[in-house]
Amino acid sequence: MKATRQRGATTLSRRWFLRGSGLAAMSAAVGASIPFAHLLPKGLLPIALADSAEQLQLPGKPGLTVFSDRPINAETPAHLLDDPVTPASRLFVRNNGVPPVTYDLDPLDWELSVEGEACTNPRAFTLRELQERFRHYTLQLQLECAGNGRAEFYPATSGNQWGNGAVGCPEWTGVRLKDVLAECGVADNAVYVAYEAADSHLSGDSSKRPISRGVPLHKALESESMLVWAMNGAPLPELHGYPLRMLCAGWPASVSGKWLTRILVRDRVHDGEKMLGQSYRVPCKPVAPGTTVADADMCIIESMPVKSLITFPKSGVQHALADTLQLRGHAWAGDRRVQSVHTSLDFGASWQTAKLKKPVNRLAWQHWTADVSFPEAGYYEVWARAVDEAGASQPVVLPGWNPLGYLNNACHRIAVMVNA
Ligand SMILES: Nc1nc2c(c(=O)[nH]1)N[C@H]1C(S)=C(S)[C@@H](COP(=O)(O)O)O[C@H]1N2
Ligand SMILES: [Mo]
Repeated sequence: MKATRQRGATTLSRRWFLRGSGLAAMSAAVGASIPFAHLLPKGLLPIALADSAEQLQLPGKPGLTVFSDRPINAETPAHLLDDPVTPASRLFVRNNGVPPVTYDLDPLDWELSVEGEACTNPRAFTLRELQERFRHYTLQLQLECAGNGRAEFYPATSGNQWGNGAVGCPEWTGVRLKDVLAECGVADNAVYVAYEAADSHLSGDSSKRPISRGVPLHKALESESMLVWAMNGAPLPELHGYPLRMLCAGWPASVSGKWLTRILVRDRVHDGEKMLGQSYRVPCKPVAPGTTVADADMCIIESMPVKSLITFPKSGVQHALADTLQLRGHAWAGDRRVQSVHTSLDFGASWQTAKLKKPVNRLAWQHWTADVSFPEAGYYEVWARAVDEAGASQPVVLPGWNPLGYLNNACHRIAVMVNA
């Protein structure tokens, strides 16, 4: 079921949303008692709320645009991504299945096992043991769904029609994946490190997994690849993987497994759910829009491409001609650094170089600002374009079309009405 609308949601607690409890709140929102409420599957929104006239709001995520509630998918409008470090309330949500019920457990008892054909010393850790045994690190790391920007592709491709808000850069705390792997033994024939998680398949079939992806060994062994239990100094929110998730920033966020239960050290490219076929793959060679591409000609997406956002002002702003407009935003480039950001007021005919900060740490997004003034009153578009350290630029219009609409890193544009 696709639920896009809900009334009165702001009065509901976010715990209710995930737990299917909080009966009083739910009944109040529906306007009647719900005799079978105890049988309502967790995470499912009553259709009476879903079908009402207002935009669905995710409790705890005011202002996010919600695409669906089963699974939960919601993106953040660009102007709400203005914070240097993305707060939990403004981080997009991308679920492929139904999150596990975790509220009644002691998070420190959560178990992670590390195993796989190419693991020489398989073992399990509780979260408590992970925290006691390994050194802690805190890093700002950006997460972007590979399908961010999909809505702009033509012909349209299937999947969530993300605008440009399936991205964020919170601060995460945890341990390095490589420290844990060192203790568990990585065999010489290891090539891939994958995750399995505790969420369940939408069909309810417990033999199926919603998603199980991973990264080549070299990416897993980077210092920024982590197992995290905290976001912005607080326990991971339920929607973002509480109590433990993997994080390999700069790659499709689908490699950053939430509700992490198992790490697999594989002797082959991982073949879990959403690794094969067309998922998270693009044609190895460019194709004409609309082309059907055989699975064998599709390559796994690795580092995400260079991209930027204008987070201030909000598109549609009214601005006085006499004033300078101070633009702000962020830029990021997968595994690479952003080298420069440029803005244009004349549909790309000329560009002005913005002020760009260094990342706080590798794989954090970078902040940029630019002061612009307008020659006369009227309608303008401000465009922003980032270039990475290898010289790759965002395309002004669209990058290459691909069957599932991944990797749209086209320039972000906002409308500005300049008044005399
Ligand atoms: N266990 C699990 N991990 C997951 C997913 C999921 O559905 N289940 N979705 C992935 C995808 S496709 C994305 S884009 C990110 C989204 O992370 P977020 O919801 O914390 O923003 O989580 C990834 N990790
Ligand atoms: Mo994603």
